[in-house]
This record gives sequence, C-alpha cells and structure tokens, in this order.
Amino acid sequence: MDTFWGPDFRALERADPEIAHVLLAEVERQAGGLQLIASENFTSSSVLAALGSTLANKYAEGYPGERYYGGCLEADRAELLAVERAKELFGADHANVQPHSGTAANLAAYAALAEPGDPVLTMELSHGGHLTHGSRVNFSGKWFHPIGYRVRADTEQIDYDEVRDLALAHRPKMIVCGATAYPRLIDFALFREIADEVGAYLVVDAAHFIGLVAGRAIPSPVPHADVVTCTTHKVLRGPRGGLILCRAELAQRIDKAVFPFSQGGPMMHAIAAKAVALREASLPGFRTYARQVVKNAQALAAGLTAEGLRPVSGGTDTHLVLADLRDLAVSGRDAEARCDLARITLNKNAIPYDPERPAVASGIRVGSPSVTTQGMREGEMRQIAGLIGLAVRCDPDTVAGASRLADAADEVAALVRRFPAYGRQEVMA
Ligand code: DSN
Repeated sequence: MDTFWGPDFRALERADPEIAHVLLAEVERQAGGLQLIASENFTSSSVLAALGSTLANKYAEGYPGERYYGGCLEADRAELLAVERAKELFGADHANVQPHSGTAANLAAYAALAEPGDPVLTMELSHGGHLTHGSRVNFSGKWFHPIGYRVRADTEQIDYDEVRDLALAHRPKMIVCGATAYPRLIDFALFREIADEVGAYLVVDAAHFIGLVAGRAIPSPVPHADVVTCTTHKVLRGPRGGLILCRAELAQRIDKAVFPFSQGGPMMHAIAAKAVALREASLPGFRTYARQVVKNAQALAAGLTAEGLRPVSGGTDTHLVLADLRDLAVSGRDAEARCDLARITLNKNAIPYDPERPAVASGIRVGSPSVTTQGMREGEMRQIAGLIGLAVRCDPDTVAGASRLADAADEVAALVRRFPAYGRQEVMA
C-alpha cells in the first residue's frame, strides 16, 4: 500500500533505539519461552496492526452518532462493527466495547446496578475471585458492602449452599460470579435462581473464560445474567481491554455508567482491534482452538498430577489449572522464580484456605491459551508438565539445581522453536 497507514518499525529503530530494543527483547521473551499465564495470549498480527493504527490519535467521547468531537466517521464505523460483532458472537441484546479493562467494565457494572453502601455478594479473592469482587483495597470493597462466598474445603468447588444462605441473609443488590483462579465450570442457572430468590441482579465476570464461550467450548452465561463483563485479551485473543454485554433494558444504564460516569474518551484503536478479534473469534477455526485450549489444560492437569503437583479441585474444565505445591514443600513464590529461570512464565497463586500470605502462596496457576495458539497439543502439554515438575524441584542456589534449570531452559527453547508464537495462528483461524 502506498499510503501511510501505521507502524514502521525501522523508523522507530532509527528515532528511538532504546525503546526499539525493548520491543525486540519483549518479542524474544514472549516467543523464546513458554507463556503459561492463564490470562494472556498471543494476538494476531491483524489485531496488532489495528492497535498501532492512527485511530490511536482520535478523541471520540460519546457513542456512535452522538460524539462530542468532529471527525468521528471512521471511529463510529469501527465501534459499530465491534458492537455488532460482539452482539452476534455472544447472542447479546446490547454490547458496550468502550471499557479500557476488565476492572473498568466491572466498575461500570457496579455503577449501573448498585448504590454506594449496597450489599454485594461476590467470590472471595483468596478463593479465586478478583480484586473488583469486594477486595478492601479496591473500589468494590471501599464503596460497597461486600459479602464473600467461598469454595467448599472438601471439593474445592463453589459452595452453592453457602451462596444461597448468604443471599437470603444479606439480600444483596447484586450477585457477582466469575473468577480468576477457579478451574471449574460455574453453574450460571443456579446463580440466576438464587439471584431471583432475593431480587438481586446477576453479574457474571466472564473475563477469564469469555473466549471459551465464543468458541462454544463451555456454556454461555449470557442467557442467565443481567450483565456480563469481560476482557478481550485472554482466551479471546484480542487487544488488552474490556467489554460489557447486557439485556436490552439495562443498555442505557450500562452505557451511561461507562461514559460519562467512569470513563472519558474511548481508545478507538483498541476498539478497532476488539472488532478484529471478535471477527476472528467467529471463524470456525476458533471453535477448534477453544476446544483444544480445554483439552490442553486437562492434559496439563494430568501431567502435573503425575509430577506430584496437586490440581486444586482435582482437575479443570477450562483453560487453567491451579496447582497445590505443598506436597513438594516449595512455595508458589519459589516455583514462579525457578520456572522463570527455565524460561517458563507462570504465576504464583493462592489456593483455597491457603496457609501462606498471597505474596508467597502455596500454589501456581498455569493456563493453556498461549501455547494452544502456538499449535501445541496434549503431547506437548505432557512435556511442559514434566518441565514444570523438574523446574520447581530445582534449587537454583546449588550447582546441580542451576545446571538442571539451564538444561530445562534449553529444552523449552527447542520446544518453542517448533511452535513459533507468530506466523502460525493466522493459519488456525
Ligand atoms: N490479572 C488478571 C489475571 O491474571 O487473572 C485478572 O485481572
């Protein structure tokens, strides 16, 4: 194409070699190791192109057709495409694609449905919830009155009896379900039933698993929830950002809660990139991808079990595994650092009823979205589980441990060379 349209990396290299170096090193870090953070993925180059486009320059406060700035014709087109694609893909009455993040989407949901001080029933962060589900250090815990439900100690799955008892006792304005470290399916129909019993709104925070819903790999919360909030950058494989789906009668309240209540100008480049990702997620190849994400997570869970890392709740139905390391007498913090030395990126994570503080934690969380985008399958998951098992046992302060970690890093490098992070997923779509 003759016209300038967007990024020119060579020009950046000449103008700002320091930042160009950071960008190149980050490509090398991402592609040169295993990315097992359950909330991350590799976007397509089309998504990256939209993110790096001149829509980044545009102010477009308001909504399509009702902006506070001139020159919004293309911004309107991008946003309408994103909205229509989201509604179609998820079968939702209404979509708002402006939230800058999952937290921003949740803030808007609280603002639309509750008043400060209202009781809100949410999953405790230490049992798999999210900061925006009532943490004392977050707006949700400071401005609202959170009541936390947990998982059962025996099954490590949501205690729906406790959810109902708490709902009946506290009569919350809103019930929030959805989690960041919960590997099992959530019974949205049962949550709906409980919400109806007490006259509460049901908000499903689907940030982690909305991509699996898009790919029809797990049931959708949309028919059951009043509002579904999510991010676009996890299994969904889009740009970093948020999205809200809701019933028609809540559309105006949600839109007003996003703009002007909690946000100003939307990030139009990110909205265009969301539109690209939503189109990609509607293609048949994405269903194959989403199903493989789940199969790979299940293979990881089985492999980790064989390595002596106990999957919380006994396994997974989704894209992530939460593993308890206590049998190995290794903390989550040490396991994360050791895996890092083997070029395996994952995160320490609290497990339910964790005796450790969150900064140390007794578990790790691993996810399959990125490695599945790279084209890896169950065989590679078994190999990865073996590498994790080896890495977490190696003490890097001993010569033997450091040497084994270096060998593991070499094996990781050889594995990812066979499954390049970029240049492959377009074929899958
Ligand atoms: N930080 C995200 C995660 O890793 O789960 C949730 O916001």
